[in-house]
Amino acid sequence: MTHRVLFVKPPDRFLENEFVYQQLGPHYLQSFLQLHGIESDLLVLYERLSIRQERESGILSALSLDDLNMLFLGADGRVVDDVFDVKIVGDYNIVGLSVMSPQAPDAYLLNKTIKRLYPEITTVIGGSHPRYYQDQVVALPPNMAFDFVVPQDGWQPMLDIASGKVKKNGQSTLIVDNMPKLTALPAPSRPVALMQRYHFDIAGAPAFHTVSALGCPFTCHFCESGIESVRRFSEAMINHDLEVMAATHAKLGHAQKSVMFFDDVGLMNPKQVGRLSELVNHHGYDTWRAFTHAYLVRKFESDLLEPFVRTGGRRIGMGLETGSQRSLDLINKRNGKHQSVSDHYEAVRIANAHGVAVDAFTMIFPWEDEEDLRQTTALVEFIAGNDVKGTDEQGRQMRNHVDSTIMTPYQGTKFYDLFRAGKFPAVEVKADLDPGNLYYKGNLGGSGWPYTRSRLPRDIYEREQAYRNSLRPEYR
Ligand code: B12
Ligand code: SF4
Repeated sequence: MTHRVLFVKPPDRFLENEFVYQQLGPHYLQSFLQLHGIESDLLVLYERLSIRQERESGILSALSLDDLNMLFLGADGRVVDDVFDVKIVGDYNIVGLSVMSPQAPDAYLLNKTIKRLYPEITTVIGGSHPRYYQDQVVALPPNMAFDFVVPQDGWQPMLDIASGKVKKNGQSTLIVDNMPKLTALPAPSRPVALMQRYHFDIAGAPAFHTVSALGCPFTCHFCESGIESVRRFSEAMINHDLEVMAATHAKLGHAQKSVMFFDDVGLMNPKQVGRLSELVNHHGYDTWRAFTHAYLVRKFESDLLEPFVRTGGRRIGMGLETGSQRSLDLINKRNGKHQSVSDHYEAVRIANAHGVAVDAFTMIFPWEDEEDLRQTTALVEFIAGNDVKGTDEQGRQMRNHVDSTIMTPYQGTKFYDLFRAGKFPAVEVKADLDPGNLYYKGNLGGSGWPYTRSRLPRDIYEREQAYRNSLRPEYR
């Protein structure tokens, strides 16, 4: 016997815009269940505009499910966009929540309500929050505890739960699964009614996003992904996903189409870029974007960028992090190998000369003094001002883009451990971090503030951050 399954995406209250990128986790699971004959529905929760405006104007009341709207997407094609009513979950046997840390407070609230109103429902939590905050999730009080906690891969555990192979037993049950290979999995579901809500442009063309792999071969000390080995999806799966996204662009009447690879192993070497470029080209995308690294751009130059540019590649994302050599030496950008700030400047020059604009991610670290800040601001000013050769799909001059964030030390990162161990005397992290505060890029370009002590006062860092973000172009 199979059970009726609902996947829930909790709201992203802190994001400037909740509909920039689809949250893919539940969509991978939905298509996997479907392959095994199990249909499931989706519920995307988002904060009502009036509440968002109140919060932004400084009215801060406790989080409430009454603040939310819901976009329901039935497997049968039914779509409902309305005020959230928890009764909708009453129709299901299994409710699976896909949760990233800043979404955790809403996810806990919803689970508590479901447990109170519908104790017979089996609730499951998966996603990056239970992955990195597993101990806290497993230890939730009984009235808030999930029946199943799935911290790693969700495919097989969700199938086991949905097919009734495993059953709840009154306590939080941990199911840990790690597939050695991701090559036999279907592409994520792409419901048109959901895709039409998301808006992001790459070089003037509307874009959807996907990931070609999970994990990362690097070990930056501020990042959790650094400890996860790389597993690639099959070429056939990516091919199919590109085909479905291309068809969705067409259904939505987009005159041009773009795709972004959001994984951390986008443009790694000429051979791999060649393969990806062929796939993108095959489906006729006008523009595309992927992530790479400054040292790779320097090392391979045209060999890396030429196949990308030839197939419409117009923007690359790079973690340029800092203009301070002192900070760069601390963050371990290249698995122990030296990287110099001059590589960052040079990589931007090379990309721009090839007609590729750079989306640069930079950070403020809580140990930084005025000189560190000055050096990174100089890097940001350089990036924002450097000429990009060429125009975008709308005939506008291409421009580089910069994000300035304040580092958030997530549990499981090297810096989290070092701060907790007192290795940075000027820095202290809050003892009991509210997961709702664990974001580095939120409303008005601001970051959460997880520190009780930092080298300089918070307002100095935030002023610098606001200035750097003010250099962003109006389009990309
Ligand atoms: C694309 C992306 C985004 C996109 C889209 C979000 C999304 N989730 O798709 C955007 C730009 C919106 C985004 C935003 C943010 N992101 Co992000 N993002 C990613 C990225 C690169 C890929 C996500 C993805 O598609 N993965 C592929 C799918 C298959 O993996 P998955 O979602 O984890 O799902 C698997 C399992 O977790 C599980 N699972 C997922 N849901 C469920 C549900 C159930 C019921 C079950 C059983 C299992 C299950 O099954 C899936 C298959 O195994 C990841 C890094 C990564 N490689 O995962 C970071 C990552 C998830 N992001 C991260 C962060 C920090 C953020 C932000 C906080 C950044 C910020 N703005 O401050 C925000 C948070 C937004 C939010 N929703 O709260 C962290 C998460 C840390 C954490 N503790 O949660 C990650 C891990 C990157 C990192 N190492 O720092 N992100
Ligand atoms: S910051 Fe990027 S490159 Fe560094 S470990 Fe994380 S995902 Fe990998």
